[in-house]
Parts: sequence; C-alpha cells; structure tokens
Amino acid sequence: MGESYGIMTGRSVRKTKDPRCWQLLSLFLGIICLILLITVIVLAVQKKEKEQTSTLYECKQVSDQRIIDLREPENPPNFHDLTRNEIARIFNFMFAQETLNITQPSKASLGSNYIYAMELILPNKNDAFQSSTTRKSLVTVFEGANPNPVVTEYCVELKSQIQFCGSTRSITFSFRPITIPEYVFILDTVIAEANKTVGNILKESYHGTPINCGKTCLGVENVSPFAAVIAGVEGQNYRGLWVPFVQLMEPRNLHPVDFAVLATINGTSTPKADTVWYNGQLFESLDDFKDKWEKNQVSPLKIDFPKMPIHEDVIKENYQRPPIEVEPDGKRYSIKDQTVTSDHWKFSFGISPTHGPQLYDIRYKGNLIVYELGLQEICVFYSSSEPFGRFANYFDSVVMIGHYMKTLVPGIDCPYHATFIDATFMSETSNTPVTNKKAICVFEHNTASPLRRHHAPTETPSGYFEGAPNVVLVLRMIATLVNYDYIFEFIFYQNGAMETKVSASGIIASSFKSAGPKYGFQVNDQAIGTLHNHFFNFKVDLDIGGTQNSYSTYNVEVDEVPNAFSKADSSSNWFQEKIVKVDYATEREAAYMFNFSNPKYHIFYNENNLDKYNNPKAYRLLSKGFVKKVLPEGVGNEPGSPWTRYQMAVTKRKEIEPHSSSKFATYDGENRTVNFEAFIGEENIKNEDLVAWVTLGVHHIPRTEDLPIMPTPGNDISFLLLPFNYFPEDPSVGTGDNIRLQYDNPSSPLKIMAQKLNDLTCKPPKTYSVEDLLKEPEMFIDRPTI
Ligand SMILES: *[C@@H]1O[C@H](CO)[C@@H](O)[C@H](O)[C@H]1NC(C)=O
Ligand SMILES: *[C@@H]1O[C@H](CO)[C@@H](O)[C@H](O)[C@H]1NC(C)=O
Ligand SMILES: *[C@@H]1O[C@H](CO)[C@@H](O)[C@H](O)[C@H]1NC(C)=O
Ligand SMILES: *[C@@H]1O[C@H](CO)[C@@H](O)[C@H](O)[C@H]1NC(C)=O
Ligand SMILES: *[C@@H]1O[C@H](CO)[C@@H](O)[C@H](O)[C@H]1NC(C)=O
Ligand SMILES: [Cu+2]
Repeated sequence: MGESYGIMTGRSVRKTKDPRCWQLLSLFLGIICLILLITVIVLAVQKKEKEQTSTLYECKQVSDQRIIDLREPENPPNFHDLTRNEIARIFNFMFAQETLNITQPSKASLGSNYIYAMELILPNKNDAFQSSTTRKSLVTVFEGANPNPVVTEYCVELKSQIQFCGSTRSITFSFRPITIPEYVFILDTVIAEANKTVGNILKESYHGTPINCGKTCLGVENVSPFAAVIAGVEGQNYRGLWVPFVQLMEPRNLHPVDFAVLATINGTSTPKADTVWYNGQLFESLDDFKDKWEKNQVSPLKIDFPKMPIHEDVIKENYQRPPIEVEPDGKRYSIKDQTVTSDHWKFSFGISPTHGPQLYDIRYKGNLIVYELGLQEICVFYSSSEPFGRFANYFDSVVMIGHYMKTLVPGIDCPYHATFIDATFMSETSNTPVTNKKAICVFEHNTASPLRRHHAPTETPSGYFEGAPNVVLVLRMIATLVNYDYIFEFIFYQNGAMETKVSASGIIASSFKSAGPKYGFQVNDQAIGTLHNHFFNFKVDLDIGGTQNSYSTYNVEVDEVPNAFSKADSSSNWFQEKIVKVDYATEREAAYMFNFSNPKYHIFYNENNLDKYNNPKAYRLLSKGFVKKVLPEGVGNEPGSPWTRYQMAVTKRKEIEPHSSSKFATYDGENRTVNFEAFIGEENIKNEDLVAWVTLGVHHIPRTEDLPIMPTPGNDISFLLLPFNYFPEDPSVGTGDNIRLQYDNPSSPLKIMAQKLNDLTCKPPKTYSVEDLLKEPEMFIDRPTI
C-alpha cells in the first residue's frame, strides 16, 4: 500500500509543468489558508476556556502533616498480616523440609502433601506491644500422601533463621475444608458420570447437557457439605457433598432443575457418585435412576432452557451523575504499616485468611478501647424439601473468608476519594504470594447529618446555636462468598463511639419451585427463594481503663413507690422505672440471651477506674442485630456454631481460645476442633481480661425484589461500642468541625465561631476510577471461555 502511493505522488509532481495546473493549485492553496484560519480560531477559543478552568487547582490529596504509605514494611509490626516476603520465606522453608514431601500447588492432589493455608499467629497479649516479639505463622498442610492421611498444623517462627516453633497439631483428614483440587475433582467426576449414565435423560428434561453444551449447558452451583454426623457414618473418614445441577444462565442460582447427586469421598479415594435426587424422587445411584427411568418408574420433569437476561445499559438522555465527596484540605488521616491514624482514632487492621476482617489496638485519643475486634465465622443455614437445599448449612470459613476479599469498585463499593489498599495472602493454588488488589478501603465520610446540634435562641448570657456534622472514618472490605456478598465496615465516630456493621447483597439461593410454599415464595418461573438465616460472630476483646475489666448490666425495671402526695383516702402507688445494676461473676452467668421483657444496658469497665462522681468509667455494647436462633440445641449442624445460641457471651480472655470457630467446622461434627460452648464455664469474670463474643443475625425470607441482585436496605446489622461515663463530657465538643453562633454582648453582631468556612477553591483530585479496572481486566473478571 505505502509503495504504490509513493509512485502516484511522484507522477503528480511531474504534471505541475502543465499551465492549467497553476489555477488549480492557487484554488487549492486558498482552501488550505481558510482551513488554517478556522483552526487557529478554534484553538484560541479552546485555550481561553482551558485557562478559565485551570485557575481552579486540584485539592491536595494528603495534607502535609499526614502520610499515606501503602508499601509493605521490611520489618512488619506485630499485628501486620504476613507480607509477601514472609510468605515467600515460609514457602522456601516448607519446600526445603524433605521429610514433609510437599508438592507444588500445580501438582497438588488429594493423595499428595500440600500447603493449604498460612496465617499470622498473633503474639501473646503480654508480648504484643514489644518490638522484639518474634512473628509466627500457622501453616496448614494436607498430608494425603501419608499412610494415614492427616491435616497437620505447623508453627513457623519468622526469626532471621526461620524455624519450627512449638508442637504440631493433627486434625482428622476428613475434617479438612473443601479445597480447590478436591472440589474440581468432585465436580469433574460427578458431571462426567452423570453425562455418561443419564446424559440423555438430562437433555430430555432440561434441554441442556453438561459437556460439549454450546449455549445450553448444565452445571452445578451451591454445593452442600454433607458431614459424617448428618450421614450417620461417624468414625469412617466419610465426607459427602451434595452437588445440585442448574441450567447455566445468569443468575445460575435461580435456575435449579431439581436434580442432584451426592458425591462421597473416603480418605483419599476417588469421589463416588452416591445417592441421586430427581424431581422429588430419591435413587440409590445414577444406574438405579437410569433403570427406573427406562422402566417408566420416574415421573419426568420438563424445564425449558432459560432465556438470556436483558441488561438495560442504554444511556438515558439528560442523565445526571450522583453527588461525590471532596476533601477540600486533603486527607485527614494517615496510613502506614496497616495502621490508620486520625485526629481522634488510631487502629491497626488486617485480614485473617480464615476469619476475614480483623482490627487491633483500637484507641480513641490515645485511650485503648479494644485490643482485638474480628470476625470469627459466618453461618447460613437453609431450609428446603430437597436434600441439597435442606443440608445447605454453611460455615463460611470452609472456603477461607479472607481470600474472598476482592477488588473494590470506586463509586460503588467505596467512594472515589477513598484510599484503596491491597491484601496479600498465601493461596493453595499458587507457590508465590497472591495479592488481591485494592481489597480494603479507608475513607472519611460526611454523613450530612448532625453529630449533635442545639438551637437555644433565649439562652443566657447569649442565645446560641451549636452543632457539628457527623463525619466518620470508615474501614471497609467486601467478601463475595459464592452467591452472597458481605460488606463489612468499621465506622469510627468523632465522639468516641465505634460501630461494626455488616450488610448483605448478592444473589439469593433457591430450590426448584415444587419445594414451596413452606420454605419460600416463588420468585421466578423456576425457583423459590429458600428461607434461611445469616449469623455472624465477632470477637471483641475490650480493654476499658486497662485489661482488668468487669461486666454488668444496668437493667430497667418497674419501680412501684407509695404516692405520698395523693390526697385520695385509700393510699395509691406511683409507677415509674428504676435502674438495677446486675453484676456477673462467671462466664455461665454472662451468657446472654435477649429477652424483650428485660431491657438492659451491657457495660464493661474497670472497677478501680471511677470518674469524679464515682461512676465506673465504662463502655456500653449496643447491638442492632440481635436475633433469635430458632433451631433447637444439639440437633443436626447446630452444635457446630454454639455461638448462635447467645446474642453475646462474655468470657475470660485465654490465649488458648483465640477464635470461636475454625475452618474445620463444616466436617468436624464427630470431634469439634473448636467447641465454643466449652469457652463458657464457671470461670470468674470479675476484674479479669474479658472478651465479648457478639452474634449478629437476620432471618431471611426472600422476596421477588431480592432479584436480580439483593439490595442492602434492611439487610444491614451492627453493634456499637459507646462511651458510658468514660469521658467527663462528649469528647468531641470543641474540636475542628464544630460551629457555634452567638452574640458577644448585647450590641455586637451575631458571631460565627468556626475553624474555616470559605467556599471550595479547588477541584477534586484525580482518583482511582472504574476505568482503572480495565488496566488489568483479568485480575478483576475472568475472560469468558465460550
Ligand atoms: C511424596 O508424595 C508423592 C505424592 O505427591 C508420593 O507419590 C510419594 O510416594 C511421596 N514420597 C514419599 C517418600 O513419601
Ligand atoms: C456425554 O458427553 C459427550 C460429549 O459431549 C457426548 O458425546 C455424549 O453423547 C454425552 N452423553 C453420553 C450418554 O455419553
Ligand atoms: C472407608 O474406608 C475404610 C477403609 O477402607 C472403611 O473401613 C470404611 O468403612 C469406609 N467408609 C465408608 C463410609 O465407606
Ligand atoms: C423473659 O423474661 C421474663 C421476665 O423476667 C420471664 O418471665 C420469661 O420467662 C423470660 N423469657 C425467656 C424465654 O427466658
Ligand atoms: C478428638 O480430637 C482430639 C485432638 O483434637 C484427640 O486428642 C481426641 O482423641 C479426639 N477424640 C476422638 C474421639 O477421636
Ligand atoms: Cu439471605
């Protein structure tokens, strides 16, 4: 192309010798001049416009006295998550142990030894604030290559010379969480066997196939673990998994087909397709199902293949963008080494691979309030008439909650002006550390409502108005655990209160419509949204005025007193309310079940730390998410989460009780790895280091408006820690954002007392944007394979 074009220009140069060409050339030059003139005018106008906008400079990202440093430290402080460098060192160390025979992740199988997880072991509380404390990691290894397969947990000490520390712990092999190699193995086996044995029946029933299926595929979704205690085969290395089939069309959770296969695994053996469920009928095996089908002993189910959902992504005319927040003087907090510092608050944060979000060393104006505040477990128990819906009792740590804290989308998940922070962890599928980009966000947010305000026009000596906006500091992360998305946030208020909040979004799970109406309402052509609950357990290690704490309640009760002021003949009584302080001496006494008849405040304090009026300087724990666990105690999977029995339990803090649940909780019903009920004993809890275990929950009866993606309003629950006689007055009074209007004297004008009120003189700086996600698209969403 380029070459032939060159030859043509050569020819036209020779032709200019022709006189007629001069006329053409001058016309041509005239046109060029005109075009140039227009260009000059347009550029001049544009330049002028640009000059006008550029007078508004960009607001400072970070003010001079703050630091945002998101680099991994060389010498991580005690609460810092394992760094890339530390994870790499542990890998090298473990691979170098020849006797352990550890396989590379790419070659891992059920019958090999491979590393499942690495987790920071927190220092003993006594050593936590010493810089010389050695960092330690718990390394969980699945040892399927051993003659007697077992899960072993090793303690590794990250000294300059890395080494093992303490003794190892062995856990029964069949209690292990579901791993990716195992999961893939089971699904491949079940899908292949189903296709081979009953492929024709599936095609006839559901107009789709599991293999080579083009646009009409059958697949699986929302598998349900089936533990030995539920199957009634304890002590035999048994592990079951109900594998329900669905038509693969968005959202697949809502296209169930009432066909499921129970896969079982004994030790490290190949998974076996066991019991089969089809259209309300149970069969011993795939062959049994096929036999009975051929003998016309099965009532067939016919389901059309669902149509592609239509996404309305048309841009509306006159669309107006929603408001955004601006930080006119830059960020008012610092972040370094996973520690956030603001004018009021200081705390460290991290992500436990097993348990999810964790906060440490939470201080308000230097006062330690909480030593450790972390999610422990999420439980979701479904109900249904079919086996996979009914046995869907999830203990979410089975998939490692922390690993599913993924990239946050600016403008949706967190505001544009937030600071986005990466999370690093070890993954069973990689022999190098894995980083989830921008998985945590921190931001200050103006809630646009008063933190406090009062209008006193007739006050003495001067009428006044005083108030402050409710500006909060937020740390947020979101875990997508199969179908549900849980938004975890920690909200720090300027007045010394802090809130721990979780909201649910995502896609509801379903059963085929024949399971209704007892277990749910039909929400689309094929499915009922099945009844379930969501329970969350948090560890709150409070240190109020030191570690020596006591727990009391201020109960509100009826007070009946004689009415000495009545002139009636027969004496009458007056009814009002009174405060009755109740102290709790033991853990068992303090295991709390909410009772509407007994309103009370839950108070934590140090008995020797009184204010000048002799009130205990306390913090109050207020829950906005107490919920009744309906299932009876001791049945089915209920004993796996005894923490759902109590809305709050207060125990004496023990290093040997670091967590209320474990990643083994799904399958360890035969012999619990962690039994929370045993935390609650006759131990004294007066003047001791205390931990409050707080359970939040909701009952969820799905409705059509939970489709296509469940909205968050009404699905948010939280608990607050509130200062209670801890400070002499609201400790945020008089600080920065306060405004007071008053007269100085009878003749002076109304005066404004405020730090800075001038208008915005800068434009918001460039922030992380949705477009930035396109730079590494596959980190964010896998490419489609078909
Ligand atoms: C090491 O593990 C592999 C499986 O990953 C196994 O085939 C081999 O026998 C094991 N070697 C020893 C010495 O146990
Ligand atoms: C199973 O899948 C293969 C691949 O698509 C297909 O050829 C076969 O017909 C299917 N059904 C059976 C019964 O094997
Ligand atoms: C698993 O295998 C072991 C040893 O072969 C056997 O004793 C046990 O009964 C099996 N368990 C089940 C549930 O089949
Ligand atoms: C709730 O408290 C009331 C009043 O103390 C008591 O009568 C009732 O039995 C309690 N309910 C439960 C479920 O404990
Ligand atoms: C239960 O597990 C513990 C260790 O976690 C072990 O010492 C004990 O023997 C086990 N009990 C049974 C009945 O298997
Ligand atoms: Cu739900």
